[in-house]
Amino acid sequence: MTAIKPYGDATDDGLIQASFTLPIAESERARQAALEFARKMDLGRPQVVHMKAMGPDFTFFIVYGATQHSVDPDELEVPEREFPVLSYQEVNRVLRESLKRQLVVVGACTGTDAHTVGLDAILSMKGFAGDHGLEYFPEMRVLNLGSQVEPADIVETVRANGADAVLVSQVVTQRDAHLVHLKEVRDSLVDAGLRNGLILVGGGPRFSAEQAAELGYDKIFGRGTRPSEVASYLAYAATTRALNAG
Ligand code: B12
Repeated sequence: MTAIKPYGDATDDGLIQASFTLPIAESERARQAALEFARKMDLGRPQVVHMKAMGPDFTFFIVYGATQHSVDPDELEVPEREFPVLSYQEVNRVLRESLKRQLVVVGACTGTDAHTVGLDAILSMKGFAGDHGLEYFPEMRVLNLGSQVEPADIVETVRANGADAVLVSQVVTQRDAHLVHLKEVRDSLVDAGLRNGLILVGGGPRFSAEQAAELGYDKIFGRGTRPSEVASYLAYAATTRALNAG
């Protein structure tokens, strides 16, 4: 394949749309500032197609413009998923055969974060996007601690229940608070001597899979994750752990 460019009105015209907020009151000067900003981003023929006041001192913009850049998809290194996505029956079978008991999963939304919908999408019986959540799997016991959970409470629950896996959710962020909160949970588990052998998973819309190593997590899931992916990963990780333990 050769290099490709965004398609707007005609092939290869490079037209894209960018949205951003500037700290300036809505006005003609604000519109000109948005256009100048787009030019500095190398967008050709920029147009402000939407401008809206966000309170008295901020303005939100949507700008169209033509980029000169292109991309060749064949030249990219695309990471492959290290585990297969299994059916509901296969996940249960794999867990039953490798563990011979239920997999104990602790889930929590930590820090100041009160966004529980994402965590519930993965954990709750009703699930998400047509998939059942982890509570639906008979081979798993799920302890959903809810929102704004302190790392010390996660540690205590892991210890008291002999948990196999911890699932940490972070949705809201400012100044990378989502990264800080995930690291706090990892550090607390390390300090308590519980990290070894534990499957530590983080998730939320601001994360990407590549961040797992820097955060000290086994796996990170991002926006749009389906419960079946998480269930399959847990089955894969639990089997690998059981094999390593001999
Ligand atoms: C619903 C909502 C709320 C509800 C939350 C209710 C609840 N019980 O969860 C309420 C009204 C309480 C709320 C409050 C606030 N919110 Co709010 N909220 C949202 C909203 C509209 C939807 C979030 C959602 O439910 N998504 C649906 C779920 C299914 O998607 P998800 O969270 O991404 O989860 C998926 C994946 O990320 C992943 N995942 C998530 N967690 C985990 C964990 C694991 C282990 C795994 C494997 C996967 C995983 O799997 C899920 C399924 O695919 C978003 C905007 C948006 N459209 O996303 C704003 C948004 C997240 N909120 C935002 C803000 C700013 C706030 C407030 C600070 C507002 C305020 N000034 O008070 C407060 C903060 C409160 C607090 N202390 O946390 C901002 C965050 C911006 C930022 N910088 O991070 C957003 C993006 C809106 C915006 N554009 O400004 N909010």
